[in-house]
Amino acid sequence: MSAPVLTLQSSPDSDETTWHINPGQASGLRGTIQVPGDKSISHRALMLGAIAQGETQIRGLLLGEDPRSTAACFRAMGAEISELNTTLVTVRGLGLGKLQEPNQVLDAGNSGTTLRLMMGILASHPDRLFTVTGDASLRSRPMGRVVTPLRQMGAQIWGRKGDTLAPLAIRGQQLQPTHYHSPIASAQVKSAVLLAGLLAEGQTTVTEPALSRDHSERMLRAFGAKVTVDPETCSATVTGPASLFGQSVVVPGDISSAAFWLVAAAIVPNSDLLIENVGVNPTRTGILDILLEMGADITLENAREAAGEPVADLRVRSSKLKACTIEGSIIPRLIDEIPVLAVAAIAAQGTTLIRDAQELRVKESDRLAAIASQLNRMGARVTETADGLEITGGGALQGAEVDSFTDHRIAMSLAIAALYASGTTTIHRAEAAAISYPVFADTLRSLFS
Ligand code: SPQ
Repeated sequence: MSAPVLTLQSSPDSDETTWHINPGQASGLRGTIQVPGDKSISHRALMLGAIAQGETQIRGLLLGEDPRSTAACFRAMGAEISELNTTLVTVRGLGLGKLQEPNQVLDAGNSGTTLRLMMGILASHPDRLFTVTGDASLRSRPMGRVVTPLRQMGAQIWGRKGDTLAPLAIRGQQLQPTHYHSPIASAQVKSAVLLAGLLAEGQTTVTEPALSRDHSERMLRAFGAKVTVDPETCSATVTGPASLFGQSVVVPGDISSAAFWLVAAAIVPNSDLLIENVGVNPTRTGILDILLEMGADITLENAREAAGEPVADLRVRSSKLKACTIEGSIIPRLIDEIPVLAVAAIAAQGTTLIRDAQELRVKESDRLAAIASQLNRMGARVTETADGLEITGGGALQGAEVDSFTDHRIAMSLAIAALYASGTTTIHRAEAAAISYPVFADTLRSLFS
């Protein structure tokens, strides 16, 4: 029997896990897989369920650490959320404006989505005080981007570093509607303002420089809110006061998780992989557009709609890739896939340029610095720029000792680079993958067994 491609090593004195990956003589990635539920949609289903009247049923929820943080926060404010599983989660909502003041700090863990969207909801609860925080990574991520528009609506918020860093305290208010022109394309900023606008009397609009993911707009509408969008001006409007009613939500597979296998199967010779039931919302499919432009062999099969979100099966076969330039309005449509796209660029002929991606510096890690430094340890030629990366492709990679920087997307992107490298790659702090993809290592092993 050939040696396993991936072995795990857990540290006896910490929560750390190390992955050792050696593709050895393994042939390509072949078979049919499914990826866990979409993280963005899972958060929103739990949150809207908690603030809607009646029962929400969620099928296909992501069982990652981030949705667990969301569930814990809303349970602490009185929402009844059943035990989390992928089959059926029920949420008994309290109704808009009815969350209880918690007698504990609300801890969003590693999850920017939990913290920022929740702030929008909490700001509209008059006479209640909420304290919110997160782990070391989240406490260093910018919250001023949400504080500014919420204050414009009348919210009272205090925090560290001029009220821009968690822990933050929020005293809820009767909010006023606003038209907020966001300087950044961010679904979290947009969603926080729209959620705050649910109880403000009149129209609350967010305009952004480029269109970010629209899961909140879709789901708010499905729950009964009046939401309009103008794609021309990248604007979304909610009319308050709204009423939300519990719904049945079917969470599709996460395209951000599928992205790892799309890149792996594209660059590892002799691959032919079918990834079933992947969400293909057009605000998320920049990864498909770019991989196709690079020459990847990807086809969409069985396209359909599930609970207001487009879904398809994705077939990917290995092919020769060529370099490309990734910049401008496509960036928000693939923002979380840039680390793994950097791995695809290593296998591509020519120099790939990634620009306008400075937002990556304020994610769970500085993702530009993290991916460039770790891929270079494996022999890649990646240069960091202020807002992106320059990647000279066509070279080989050698296994090396690398680190996730406790960032789930860096851990898994390095695992895909390891499949393309010769020798063994050791990835430290790989447990971070559980934030969005707890069964990533199992799927990797299953593809080579
Ligand atoms: O939730 P969090 O920690 O911010 O997660 C990330 C990720 O890689 O999983 C970003 F680090 O995804 C964000 C994404 O980058 C999830 C998200 C959403 O669900 O609304 C929107 C994007 O962030 P932003 O800042 O562009 O709005």
